[in-house]
Amino acid sequence: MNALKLLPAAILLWATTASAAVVRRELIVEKGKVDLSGKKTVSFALTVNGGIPAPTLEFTEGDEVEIAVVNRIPDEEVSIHWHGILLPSEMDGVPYVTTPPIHPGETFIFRYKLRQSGTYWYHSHTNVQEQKGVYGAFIIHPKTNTLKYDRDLVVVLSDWSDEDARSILKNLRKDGDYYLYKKGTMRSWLGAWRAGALKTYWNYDWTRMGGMDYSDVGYDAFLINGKRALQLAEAHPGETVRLRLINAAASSYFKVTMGGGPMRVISADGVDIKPALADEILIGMAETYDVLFTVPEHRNYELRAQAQDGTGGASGFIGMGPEAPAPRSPRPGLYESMDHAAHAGHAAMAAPAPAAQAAPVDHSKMDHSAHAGHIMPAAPAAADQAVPTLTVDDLRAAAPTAFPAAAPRHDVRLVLDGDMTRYIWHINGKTINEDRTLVIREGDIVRYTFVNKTMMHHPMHLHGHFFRVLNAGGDSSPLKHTVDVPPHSERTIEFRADEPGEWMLHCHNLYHLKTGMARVVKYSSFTPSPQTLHMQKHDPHLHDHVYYYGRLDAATNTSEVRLRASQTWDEYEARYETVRRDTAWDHEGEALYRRRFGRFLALGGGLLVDDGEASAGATAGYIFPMFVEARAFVDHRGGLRLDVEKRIQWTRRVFSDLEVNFRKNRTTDFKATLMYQPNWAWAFGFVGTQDGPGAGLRYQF
Ligand SMILES: [Cu+2]
Repeated sequence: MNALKLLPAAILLWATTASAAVVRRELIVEKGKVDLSGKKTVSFALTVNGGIPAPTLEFTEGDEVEIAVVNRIPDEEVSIHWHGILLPSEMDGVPYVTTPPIHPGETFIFRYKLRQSGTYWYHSHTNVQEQKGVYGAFIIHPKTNTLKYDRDLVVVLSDWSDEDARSILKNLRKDGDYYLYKKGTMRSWLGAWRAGALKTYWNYDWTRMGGMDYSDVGYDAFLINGKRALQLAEAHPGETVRLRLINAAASSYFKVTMGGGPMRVISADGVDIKPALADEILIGMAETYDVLFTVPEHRNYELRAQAQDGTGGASGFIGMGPEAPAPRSPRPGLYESMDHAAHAGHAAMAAPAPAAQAAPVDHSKMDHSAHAGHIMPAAPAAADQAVPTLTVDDLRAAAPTAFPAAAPRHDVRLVLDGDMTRYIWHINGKTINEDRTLVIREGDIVRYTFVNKTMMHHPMHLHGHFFRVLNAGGDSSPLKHTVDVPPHSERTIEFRADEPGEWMLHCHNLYHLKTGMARVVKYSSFTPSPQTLHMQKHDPHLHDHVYYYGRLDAATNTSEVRLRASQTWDEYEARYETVRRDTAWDHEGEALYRRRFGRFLALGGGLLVDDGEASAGATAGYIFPMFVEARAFVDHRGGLRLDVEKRIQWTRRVFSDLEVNFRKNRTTDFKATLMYQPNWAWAFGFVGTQDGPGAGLRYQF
């Protein structure tokens, strides 16, 4: 693709073939009942032309495409974004940003000319519809195929939940740890002790970083082409298969492995690369990789896509005869230290040892000017050596991609950060509704450096462009549309600003996108049409959505109700508590507004009612190392209350909450619980106060 852009001769070729045929397709989106997990039939699914995934669209480079998207969902808008496709901004398919939303009963016709080839995909950009089934492969064949293979197979990877994605998002906003109970990945002192990682666990708490986090959602199934396991092709020994791997998951990275030796990777994100051998490919959301596989023997070779969080995977088979299983990585440990985690992609594999050893890491030879951070890997393996886990660091462009040194540069640092507990994700400290636009100038070489301060991977995607990912390959740095930014590392991308328009730049973790980790990159030379400007006023990206949380504690000696409404930084909380003291019950209620400043500080004010006496005051909260939470309330009479709280997670299911309540002119209260929590919603156990022991339960909603 890029080679064509650079070669004037090829541009001439385009011009002479401009009168290409119009190729028409129709995509009908509707609500459907499906059972993809094998456990439950759900009715919230969205199908395209009756299936999940959506049909594979196949075209040839140079085609004029005309794709009609028909919305037959009775009560929801829909949209389709063409991921990785170079096209005019208004055809990009992001509702309320570039393209009108498609209302129920309406049809929108996309028209554009294909000026590239390779493996791409398409998906809804509305709400969380991508999680509900609106995704499919988009394949563009080159005008003349230079590669020889016998079969062409599309492999669409995805994650599936039997729970409506809208409630997944709401649950995460109640508590970022919501799905740890379902997944059984709650960290605890007992678990750390058993893993011999007490110090690491202590460090997680002390630094307030929490542990490594591979995925926030607990999925019910992982799928290849909509199935948990399937025969992809019955192929004979000697036959060569082209596998087009597309990660269409909403929030799962996959580790892809194959029985039958290392995989020969020939392109990444649709663009041909210098072929590389890999025992495993780490594929982030929205990335694509093409693999050539020649069936070695009369066996049935497994292609395994294992979710990075280790909770499951999907298998496809190629060949026939006895099964040749794919090697599997061990499930990632819950107590990896950060340093180890950053290299986790290069961990040794559990099953058959790779045929070739990777080149050893030689930090002295790394090109630190490439800004790729400390995770920059080993020197590239020789062509006949397989890398243990292929990442963007191992990719080399087929032809040089460097820009002329004299071209004007525009450098921007983009810090990716968030708050896992409250489930807020942002760039440079602001969510998209606070800071929508990054302005760039046509003709500049734009260089974005992503600085990931979190314990998660973020697959960052720029619409409408290919960018270079600066790596040790220097001039041969690969071209991509989506790049994985691993935890606590940096990645720099650069592109020539030559596609005037407005383009989303966002994390392709659907739930990170929905909670703020996004921007619109706007060319200063570009003026949207009046209709587009009007539509943009209703852009949901600009709304600070409200989420709710509630908690009820009922015990023999104390009870409490908490209700909270929260936006990105603002919280409204009402609380009522009653505690038995000797023979009487004390009552206390409050209604507070708080604004958060980063992860640790909150300031606000409100009303307090204590034993029938009301007062107004100011409140301040801070989260100290070890996740010790302190809240102070000073009222208009000079009264002071100080509450200090600390959660201790003993085992996966058993925790204690310790609480100290200091009140001016009164004895200090203590509360300590020992609760068993079988799932997120319910917990029950013992509650001790200064009045003595009690028993009760907790319900969260
Ligand atoms: Cu993200």
